[in-house]
Amino acid sequence: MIQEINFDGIVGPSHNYAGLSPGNLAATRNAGATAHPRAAALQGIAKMRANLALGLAQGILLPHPRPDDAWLAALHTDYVAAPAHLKARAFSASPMWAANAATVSPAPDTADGHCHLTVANLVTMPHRSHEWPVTLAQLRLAFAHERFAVHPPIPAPFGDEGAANHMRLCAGHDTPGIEVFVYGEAGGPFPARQHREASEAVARAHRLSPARTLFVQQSAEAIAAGAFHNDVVAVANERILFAHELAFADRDAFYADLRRLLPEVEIVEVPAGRVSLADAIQSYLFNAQLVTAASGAQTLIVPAEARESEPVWSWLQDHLAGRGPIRAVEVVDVRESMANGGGPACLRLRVACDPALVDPRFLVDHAKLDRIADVIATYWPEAIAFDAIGDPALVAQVGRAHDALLAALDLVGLINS
Ligand code: SUG
Repeated sequence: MIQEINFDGIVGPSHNYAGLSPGNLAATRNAGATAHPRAAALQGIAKMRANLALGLAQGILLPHPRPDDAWLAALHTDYVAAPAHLKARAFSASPMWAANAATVSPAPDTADGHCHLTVANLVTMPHRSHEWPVTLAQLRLAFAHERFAVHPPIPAPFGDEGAANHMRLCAGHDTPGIEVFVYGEAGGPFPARQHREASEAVARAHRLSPARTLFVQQSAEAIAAGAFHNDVVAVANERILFAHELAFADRDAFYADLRRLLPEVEIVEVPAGRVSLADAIQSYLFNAQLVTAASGAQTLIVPAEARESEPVWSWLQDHLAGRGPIRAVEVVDVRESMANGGGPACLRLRVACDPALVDPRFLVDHAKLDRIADVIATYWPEAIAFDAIGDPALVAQVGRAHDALLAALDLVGLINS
């Protein structure tokens, strides 16, 4: 049976704050701070447990080997000789933000009835541009069943950042959906990471019906305010679109198209007069997971920062009191990831499919999460100061931690590029 599975990126042992993403205000603000990889990864495990408690199926994607020696070799250097900026870019734990791993089109939407996945090229940010080979290797393993089609990345220079700029609206996960690709136009103070050409190529690869596919421009104002991905200002689940008033360049045209294609759509828009773009981005209200709990309740999983923002929290309370489409709010603590601009939605890749078709090594229950948490508690560095990034002892510790996790999950040797 087709159902929602969230594959969370496990926070890798090299998690640090190097300020590598211009336009991502949290990451820039925290550049140079000391990170806490062990706490970060355990926060991610707790978030997965909260999803399980809602009755959702849960999966994982693994941290990548860091530093990325293959990438450094392709740049004709190595970790000892590389200049500091390449060291940091080779050491980033950024694959934890699984919403940027791939774009997913579930089987009911595609002409051949396969569930299609295209790995994101992430070409805009150098530290993320070398993620795709190991991500692709994992996707090919997790989704090896013949009912899936896993595609290589769209070629550069067309930037593709995966599911973070893609939404699917549908009557139910197992019925044909409307797929919405959100792209940015260059010209503002920050890069527009998702290019329309890339989105169009992904839609072709996935054999989507053009009549049920929308390409929607992100507002330049949102990008300039720090919405480096659409999932910082909008999220969708089944019939519900939850978005900030200023998320899209032409919201009236977008909403009209959506209502025409999916008459039962419910658009929950937060007016800028209640929550400013700045407050939305600071609190990550929209970088929430909007899920259908086993109880049937549309549930919004928000970061703790949303509860700490007065305008955001009071809007949520009013929505719940008014019996709006979102019926419950769950709060999770993912502060270590948030400090790098990654909220609950960034940490997961959502795949609507039959869990029986997925390689079970990529699915988790509480017992497996216990085992993963043990490895994290034993091997993950407690802290990484910015100036420790090149330290050989730290590099060795990160390598041991990675090896221990793969061994615990029976994946040794299987996910290298
Ligand atoms: O690409 N941060 C990530 C955050 C990604 C969030 N994902 C979604 N919105 N779906 C990024 O900007 C910071 C890394 C550093 O600066 O060290 C970073 O890559």
